[in-house]
Formats: sequence, C-alpha cells, structure tokens
Amino acid sequence: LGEDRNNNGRLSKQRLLVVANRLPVSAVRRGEDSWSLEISAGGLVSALLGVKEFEAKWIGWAGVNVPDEIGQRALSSALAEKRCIPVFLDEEIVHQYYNGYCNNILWPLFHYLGLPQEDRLATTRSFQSQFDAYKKANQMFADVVSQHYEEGDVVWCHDYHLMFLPKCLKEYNSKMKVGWFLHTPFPSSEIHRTLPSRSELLRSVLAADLVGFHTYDYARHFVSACTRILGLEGTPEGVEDQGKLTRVAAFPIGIDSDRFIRALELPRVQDHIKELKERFAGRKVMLGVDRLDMIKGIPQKILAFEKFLEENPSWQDKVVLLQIAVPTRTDVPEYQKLTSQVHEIVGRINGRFGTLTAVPIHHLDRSLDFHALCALYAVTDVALVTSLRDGMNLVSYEFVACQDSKKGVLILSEFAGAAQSLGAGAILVNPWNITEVASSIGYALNMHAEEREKRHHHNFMHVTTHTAQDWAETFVSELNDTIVEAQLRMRQ
Ligand code: ADQ
Repeated sequence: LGEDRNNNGRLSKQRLLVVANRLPVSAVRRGEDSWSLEISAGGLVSALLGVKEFEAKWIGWAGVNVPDEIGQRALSSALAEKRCIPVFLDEEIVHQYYNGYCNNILWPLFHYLGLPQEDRLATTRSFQSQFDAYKKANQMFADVVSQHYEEGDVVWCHDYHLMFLPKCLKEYNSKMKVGWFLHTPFPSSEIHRTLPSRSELLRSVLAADLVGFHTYDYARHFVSACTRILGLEGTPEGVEDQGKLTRVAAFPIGIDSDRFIRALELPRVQDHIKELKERFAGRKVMLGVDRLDMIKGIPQKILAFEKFLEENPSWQDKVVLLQIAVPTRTDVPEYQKLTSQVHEIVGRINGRFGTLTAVPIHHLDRSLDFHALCALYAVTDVALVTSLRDGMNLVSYEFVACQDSKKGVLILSEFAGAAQSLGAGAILVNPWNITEVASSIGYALNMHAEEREKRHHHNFMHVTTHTAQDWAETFVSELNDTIVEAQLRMRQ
C-alpha cells in the first residue's frame, strides 16, 4: 500500500476515489452562489481519514436538488475544499432511482422483506422505468468518476445504489482498478432470483476486480447467485467467467474505536454521564439506538421488553428502556406507518406499567450528537440490538467500545452481520421470537460480574483490533493485489 514513488522519489500516497450515493456532507444553500457545508463524521469517513497512506476524494450526490448552473458551480467549488465532488441528480431521477429502485426494491429485497406487494404494487408496475433510472444515475456517477480519474487511482464503489457502476467504469477504461463493497446483506440466491433485473445486476458487479461483503455468508450467497442465475463457475477465490476471475471475499467493517474511547474522557461527556447516572439512579438502563427502519426490528424489541415486564413484576420499577430512533425516509408511507406503530406500542406500555413519576420506556425520535451518544453507551447496562436483518450493525460495536468500565451486556440479533464477530461475547437471539428475547433480557440483567467481564473482554478485544481503518486498508490492499495477480495471469 502506498508504495508508489512520485517523480521526486518520495513515497506517494495511494490515491482513492471513493464513490457512494451520498457525499459525507450536508449542504444548505445560503444564497444564489453560496453554500454552507457540514461534514458528517460517519464510519466510512473516519475509516478513510484514519489511514495515513490514503489520499481520498469523494464522489457522490450532495442530497440536494440544484437545477441552476450558478448554484452547481458554487457548490462544486465549496465541496472541492472538502475533497468532495458532486454528482448532480435532478428530482425525477432521485425519485425513480433513489426512492424507487434503491429504497423500495433493493433495500427490502436484500433484507429478506421481498419485492413490493399490495400498496407497493404500483412500484412493481413502474419497475422497468425505475431500473432505467437506476442505470442512468449509475452512468452519471461513472461520467463524474471518469472526469476525475487519473492513472494509478483506485476506485472504490459503495453499496447497493451503485451495482451498475463497475460495468460503466470498465467500459470507460478497462485498466481502471475497481472495487465494490456492499454494506447490506447479500441475500440467499433464492431471494435474489425473484428480482426481474437479477442477471444484469450480477454481471455489472462482476465487472469489478474485487467484490466485498461484511460476512463470508453474504459472499457465498453472491457466488451461488452467479452460479445458479448466470451459470458461472464459483471458485474459492471468487467467480470465473471465460478466464476472467472476479475476486469475491468477506471484509467485515469495524469502527474507529479510539474515537469513542477518547471521547469518554472529555469533561463534557463525563458531565453527561454524571447527569444520566443521577437521572436513572436505582434503575438498570437498557438501550436501543437505531435508524427508524423496518429492518431494525424496533416494534419486536419493544414487545419483548413488554413481555419481560409482564413476566417479571419485581423489575417493573427497576429498569428503563431508552430507545433512540433517528427518523429516516420520512416521506415514504411505510416508514410513516412504522413510526405510528412504534409510538402506539410505546404509549400503551407506558400507560400500562408507568407510574406518576416514572415510565418504563423513553422513546426519542431523533438523532443524538456524538458526545451524548457516547455518554449513553457508557451508562447502559444492557444494549438491545434486535435487527431482523442487518449488514453488520455498528451500534453494537460502538456500545462495546464505550463499556470498558461498566462491562454491560449486549443482546444481539443472530441476523445482524455483527453476530459473526461479537457472537461469542453477546447473547444471541432470534428477534422474531419475543419470548426468547424477553428471557434473554432477564438473563442479561441478572448476569454475574464475572460472566459479564468475560463476555465484554472478548468483544472489546475484537472491536479495538478490527477497526474501520484496518477494514479500509485490507480492502484497498487486496484490490491492488488482485490487479497484480491478474496481470501475472495474463503474462503466463
Ligand atoms: P445503518 O443501517 O445505518 O448502516 P449501523 O451500522 O448500525 O446501521 O450504523 C448506524 C450509525 O448511525 C451508527 O454509527 C450510529 O451511531 C448512528 N446512529 C443510529 N441512530 C442514531 C441516533 N438516534 N442518533 C445518533 N446516531 C445514530 C448500514 C448497514 C449496516 C452496516 C453499516 C456499515 O445497514 O448493517 O453496519 O451500513 O457498513
């Protein structure tokens, strides 16, 4: 990695073009030609900033519609200072490609929720136009990449929004080093088979040199989809098509654990921790932190908590569940329905078990800032991550990173990718089985210190040694190796 030397003989950094649907910024227009930008320090940003050997540029949609040229020019130059390059998508494309094909078709399908049914049937009818918009949007991303690509750059495409991109990029320049990584699960080939554009998407992804997933299972599902749907041969390294090998492998993501551990020492976080401890004195704290999405299993989690309270009256005034659910895709009717459903269940349970001075569930529909989140993680006794499906789930990692003094317990869905890495330390549950989750809550709350320490130690070691930086370095280094191997094979 980063072994290239420039003209002065100095070691030059590995240049990366990171392509994702959204740029890691939020942009707000202040005037005809002025914008204010805020960088969102998500996992991917800290992963790539944390690797000294990388010089990364970001390519993606800024999340705003900018129809006029003056606005586009001003936004491009403001973004350039943050090493970001925008792809301008108009409202119609966003509607068809992003809301339609990505969020209404691929997202539920990849999480085993199936293709649109009943009220979503209208979407199925407009399937072809949404797929056309998806391809068109991917081509627009490819055009921007090709304008900024320089020889020696590595192009790293991210997620289900950009499955068509590797093919577009290779058509532009077959020598371009292209990697593609999926942040969601890749479902069983039986599920992928139902997608009308199943073959075209697989072929487009296979144009990449390296295809990465969070877990070995997802990689295996992808290879078997290529075998069963395209009739291609799966090998231990990947998928082979007429002598061309596309390497397929698992690269489990991590977090920037040091960022969380260091934050706990800050006075403002310590003040927060003190406040929370006083606020919930005498009660055990349980925590859920999720985007408000059907895949996160929030209603199931709350129902399991209700069952626990029902069966364990002595705990009713000794435990509180804090559920922080940041709203997403709020314009989609299904997400609005989910919000009302969660509110209804929380209201009913608080009415049933609450007293004049305390309620068992505190539900917040909002995002918390990083420091408040760290403090919450630190005071938690039991974290509940009950996703129905989840590519990895970073909340479970963040909780573990903040627990080195408390050594709280993690209850984790066996359908989250994180179950593969934190399974030995967590209590694994089937989130659909409310009785099992309720009894796991009881087990976790009553767990002896010795067992808690042992479980926490296992997970803490994993989270602090398999970081986001390692993940990014490994992926890019393997992508470089893949190219070298392919060149050697061609010379033979
Ligand atoms: P997400 O589905 O967004 O990511 P997750 O991995 O849990 O899920 O990451 C969520 C991030 O948002 C965490 O960093 C968390 O701290 C933050 N967050 C969530 N709710 C919040 C709140 N209320 N306030 C503040 N912050 C909040 C997708 C896939 C995952 C995969 C990641 C990374 O769906 O499975 O782990 O990408 O690949």
